[in-house]
Amino acid sequence: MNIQWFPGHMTKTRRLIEENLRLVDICIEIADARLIISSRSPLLSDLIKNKPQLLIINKSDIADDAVNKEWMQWFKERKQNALFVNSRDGGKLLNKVTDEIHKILAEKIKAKEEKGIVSKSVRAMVTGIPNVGKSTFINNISGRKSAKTGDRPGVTTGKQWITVPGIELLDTPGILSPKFLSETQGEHLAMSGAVRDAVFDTAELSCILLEFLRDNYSGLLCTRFKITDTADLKGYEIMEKICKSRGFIVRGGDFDYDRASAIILDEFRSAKIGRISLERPSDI
Ligand SMILES: Nc1nc2c(ncn2[C@@H]2O[C@H](COP(=O)(O)OP(=O)(O)OP(=O)(O)O)[C@@H](O)[C@H]2O)c(=O)[nH]1
Ligand SMILES: [Mg+2]
Repeated sequence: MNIQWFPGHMTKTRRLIEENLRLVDICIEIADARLIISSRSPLLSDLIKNKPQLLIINKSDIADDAVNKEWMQWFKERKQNALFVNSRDGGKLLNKVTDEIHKILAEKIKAKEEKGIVSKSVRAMVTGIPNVGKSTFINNISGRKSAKTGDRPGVTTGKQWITVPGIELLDTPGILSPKFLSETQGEHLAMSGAVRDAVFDTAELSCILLEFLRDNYSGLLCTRFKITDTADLKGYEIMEKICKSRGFIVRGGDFDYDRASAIILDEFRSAKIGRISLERPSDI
């Protein structure tokens, strides 16, 4: 599947991140719990590599809980800090996040204080792929709807500082790598909603997703779409079953593949099918 997804404005975002790096003490990288491998952009890792970092694994509420636990163990074994969160949860993340930041920056803050420099707040840049929840995370921390959010990629288009007592957060537009590491990773990014639907074939992508669900979450797939016996079916055959079950038939009796594709992707993204993870540690 050929996905052309590095729009011109990402060059602008890349510059924005580079230019603002010197203003911040720490980078908060937001990744998606359902695709922890693919949602960590190599371009971004490269840009922020010399800064202290906090990794936030967002949308953990809609990822498979068993897979979340596998990942937590994976990070623990590598002594890497990763905070699993649900940014849409009413309970505020502010304390958790400031505690982590102070742990990471403890030595730097101490060294500054010894020189007599006491700063009132820490500055953090929030980065990640499009639609991963950067702005939602910032709103959760600040307790206000300061940053614009939306269920599509490219909602944030410029930088915005949001100040909370003790922490200044810089919201940035989403960024992807110009090249993706594998076709599967590209597909996972597209499934998650990090890439505009207009740049790939939604029917093809939905069929790939259906085959993944057939192999890994057949119970959830069958229950959601009220279908049975998917084990030996190809993606498009499962889609036809869904068309029948949901009544997606166009005039003349043909299946409405376009409508089914859009709905399958939408119901995956909004977790209506259930809590699903596309990637687990054994995929590395
Ligand atoms: N279930 C769930 N949904 C989330 C979470 N965080 C964000 N969302 C949803 O994900 C979508 C994208 O959120 P945004 O905060 O706009 O994402 P963004 O990273 O700022 O996106 P861009 O600015 O377009 O790059 C919205 O529909 C949010 O409600 C989360 O932790 N769990
Ligand atoms: Mg945003």
